[in-house]
Amino acid sequence: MNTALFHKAAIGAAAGVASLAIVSQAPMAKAATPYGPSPYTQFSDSPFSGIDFTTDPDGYFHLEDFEDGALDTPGVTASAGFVLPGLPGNTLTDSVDGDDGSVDGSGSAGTSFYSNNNKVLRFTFDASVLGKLPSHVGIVWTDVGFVDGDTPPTFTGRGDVVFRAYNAGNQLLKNVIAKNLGDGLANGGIAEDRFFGIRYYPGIAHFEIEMPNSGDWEVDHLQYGYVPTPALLPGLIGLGVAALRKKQEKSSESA
Ligand SMILES: [Ca+2]
Ligand SMILES: [Ca+2]
Ligand SMILES: [Ca+2]
Ligand SMILES: [Ca+2]
Repeated sequence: MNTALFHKAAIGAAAGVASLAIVSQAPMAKAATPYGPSPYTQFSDSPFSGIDFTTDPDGYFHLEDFEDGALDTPGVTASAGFVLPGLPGNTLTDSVDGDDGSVDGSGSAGTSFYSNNNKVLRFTFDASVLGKLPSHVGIVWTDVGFVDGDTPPTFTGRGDVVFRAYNAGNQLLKNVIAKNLGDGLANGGIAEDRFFGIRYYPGIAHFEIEMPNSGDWEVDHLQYGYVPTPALLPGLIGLGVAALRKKQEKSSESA
């Protein structure tokens, strides 16, 4: 048995009080739009679920829910971690709720991706496989067990979560921080689960999700896609032209 699996599996159920996440966002790149942290029980909760990624020949969208036991959607690699199967083998897996076929308040029967004693997981995109770097990326944080300073089997089950995305020039685009995320439990509870993401049309080369105080946490629903910047609506262009004409008329009047 893997040490990390044992670490997670050694956690007993403990009482906990749900805590609210306090959010701060530090804007870095003006053209980048952050999403979350927002509650998430199934893909329809994703801010990307209503977007048509097929409007452009280069468009694509991939959702990795880990239910097939592998991180194998195209053009992405993880710096560390491994897929954590759920019930019946591991009672402490914390998947997105709907992955077990039922939005019923538990993700224990689904499959997640485990941090494996790493505080930072970095997901890197390969433009040579994807064609274009993704314009939209996101991931769902689902659980934390031990944090620094805990003495097993006692665990805290709460901690800060940081999401950072970078462009192809390795410039930080956005930094989203959720303070004290977690329900104090290490099982499959879903009320704490939060989506983190970003939209940046020029392309996201990699992103990191970090728990500065823990190496014992899980994520799920890695998702990424490409669509080009939406063109201006014809109506808006029309309004712009009309305003310009008016301005020109005015200046010719005063001339
Ligand atoms: Ca469920
Ligand atoms: Ca899953
Ligand atoms: Ca959870
Ligand atoms: Ca939890």
